[in-house]
Amino acid sequence: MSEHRGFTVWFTGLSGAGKSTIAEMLYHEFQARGLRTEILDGDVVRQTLSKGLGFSKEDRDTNILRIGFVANLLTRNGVATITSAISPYRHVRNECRSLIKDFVEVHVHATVEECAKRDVKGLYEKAMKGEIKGFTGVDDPYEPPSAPEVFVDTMAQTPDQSLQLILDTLDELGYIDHAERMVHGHGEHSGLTDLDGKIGLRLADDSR
Ligand code: ADX
Repeated sequence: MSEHRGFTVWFTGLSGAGKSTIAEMLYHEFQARGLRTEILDGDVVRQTLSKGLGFSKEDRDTNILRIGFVANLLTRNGVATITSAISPYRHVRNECRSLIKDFVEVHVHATVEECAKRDVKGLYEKAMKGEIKGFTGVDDPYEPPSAPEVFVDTMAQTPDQSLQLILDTLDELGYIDHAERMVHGHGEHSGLTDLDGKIGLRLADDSR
């Protein structure tokens, strides 16, 4: 049977660290490999599955456990599942790990100072002025994973480089096979094949 084993790539990191960007790239990469894939993005989940929840520890835990619950259903049905919520608390992430088992934790790191400088949504400025209370990294905790399967540093790496690290780890863990990389030469991220000689199929993007 060529049915793929499901797994969850669990992103964690501060708001603005780059979780959603890399998650989206990973999603397209999985699609290009012909995997069934879904993203549970923090911002989307908070408008749907977790609508009405706030940012107290209790509400965050509820949010993360819901994401973990759905991720588990998908994973056990062979889906390459991606989650990208801050998920600031180690014990809840570990609860999801125990439930899902095929769980690949990716810590997307950027310092609070860097995220505040990027301030894509303008929320850090508000948090620093005290207009938003309990903002992760400002006046609410973020507990970094102690042993994530992958650590990416978005201050030092390009998104393509971070993506490549994740793919290498998934390959090492046996969840994907670099040799299966399908030819999609004009994909946005075809440049990633330059970074690692392990991908044998150099794509014909000179056809552009
Ligand atoms: S989590 O803590 O429950 O994992 P989640 O990823 O769903 O958080 O939502 C985080 C997003 O909500 C942030 O990217 C930001 O846009 C928004 N947000 C609003 N208030 C807060 C807050 N107090 N702390 C963190 N993020 C917040």
